[in-house]
Amino acid sequence: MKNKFLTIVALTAMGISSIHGQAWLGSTTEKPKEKIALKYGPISPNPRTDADMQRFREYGLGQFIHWGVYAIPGNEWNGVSARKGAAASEWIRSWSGSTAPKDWKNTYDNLYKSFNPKDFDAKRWAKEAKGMGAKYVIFTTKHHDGFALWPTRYSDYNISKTPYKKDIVKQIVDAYTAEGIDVYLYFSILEWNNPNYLYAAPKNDEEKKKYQKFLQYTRNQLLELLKNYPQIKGFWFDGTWDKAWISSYEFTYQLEKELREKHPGLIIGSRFRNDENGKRHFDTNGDLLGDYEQGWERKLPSSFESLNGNDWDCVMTIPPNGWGYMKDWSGLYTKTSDDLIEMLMKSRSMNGNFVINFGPDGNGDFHPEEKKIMKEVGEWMKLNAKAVYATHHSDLSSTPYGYFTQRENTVYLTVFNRPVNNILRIPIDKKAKEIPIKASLLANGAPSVIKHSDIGLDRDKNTYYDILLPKDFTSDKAFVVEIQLQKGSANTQKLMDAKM
Ligand code: FHN
Repeated sequence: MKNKFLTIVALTAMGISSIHGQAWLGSTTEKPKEKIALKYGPISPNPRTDADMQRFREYGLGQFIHWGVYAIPGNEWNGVSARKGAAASEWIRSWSGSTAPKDWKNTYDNLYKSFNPKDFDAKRWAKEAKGMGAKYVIFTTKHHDGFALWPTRYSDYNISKTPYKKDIVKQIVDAYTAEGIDVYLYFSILEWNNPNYLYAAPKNDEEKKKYQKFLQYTRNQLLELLKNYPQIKGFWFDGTWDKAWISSYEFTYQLEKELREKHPGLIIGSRFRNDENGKRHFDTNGDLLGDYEQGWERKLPSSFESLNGNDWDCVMTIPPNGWGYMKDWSGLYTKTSDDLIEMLMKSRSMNGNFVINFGPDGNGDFHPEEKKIMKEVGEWMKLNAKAVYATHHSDLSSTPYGYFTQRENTVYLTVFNRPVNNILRIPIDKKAKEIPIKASLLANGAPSVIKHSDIGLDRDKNTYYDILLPKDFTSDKAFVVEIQLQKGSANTQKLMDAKM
């Protein structure tokens, strides 16, 4: 390990900064024994203790919306599915192989001329998101195809050049903000059809000049978004994995500084930029780049401890993959509201936010399955939001029944696996300074009996308290038991010691 870091110091000292990619520099969260001096490491303190960041931590549930011209084909064209030819529905521009329509890229690049979402109603979307219980929305201003859903001055490939003409980003920001839902703008650095975009690091003066134009264009658009939509709370960056962007770490460092100065409190995730050694999400010292870890996409952390106390959010598709509109969901396992609520509460139990993705169609309507999910999650949240919003990880030992969240001395146990004996046996460390004294069902306030259960497991580090679920209580959804903790010491009477 020492040699590896000495090599970095040597190469950096020699100004050889074209070290790229994760593999070369080890895993993302390895912490070297001594911190390496970095010029382009984290900018904001970690953890941030300001009100904006605390508000981020308390969201719990978010809505992701991927919308753009890729919604027009909806992952198919003239009845032919793109499933076998494009990696994801919002990547349909890259459709290739035997199923791809002739001259497809040209067809795709002209779709904007027919973009006219007659059913789009940002206020309705915002109300539906509110009904689902979302506290923030991440909205695609521009995906990898470069089509801007706001009338940007820096590219003609934007909403004002479509039959629809109007500023969609403004309508979303205004409508969601009016509903009390914070807005984060998704922004793709990657732009497939921008003539100045480079994948590989610029090799010569001509490429450097060209890429500088692209970097300035990116900066211009980001400053334009901050100026046009000052209500936003943050950016959700994407498409930052190509070597040209990774090699521009001086520029991206300065750009992040500038965005933060222009918009105090702005929240930026770990996917925006890398340090001078090409380390992304976590710098060479294993410290988080950005305000929250942004790598949990269609994936959840294995444990709370593995997060090292960093803030994070997980973004999740309802179909297996595919963030943009897909007309046909047949033959796919699409996540149920039970699946998504389980992921939500698993995320919350580990101090994360959980964001469900929706991909509206070319008319501005959600897929019927998406509407069903919004409704079912919303119904569950109406009964159980207290276990989700402004809660945090509980130090209680985990149980097989579900997930703990906590707020002050109230613990919420969201039960997914109801025990056959209707006894929720809660392990409490014998050294604990607080013990459970009261329990009730969150949904209806019905009290549950809670009692210390001396079951003879007195030789391990925990003692146990039993919460007796009312036998007549039935639920076809996950349910929450609210548990009050109170200062006190656990009952730790010992039986005759075992002799072995
Ligand atoms: O390539 C994108 C993909 O299209 C989608 O936007 C997801 C969700 O953020 N991000 C990238 C894939 O990881």
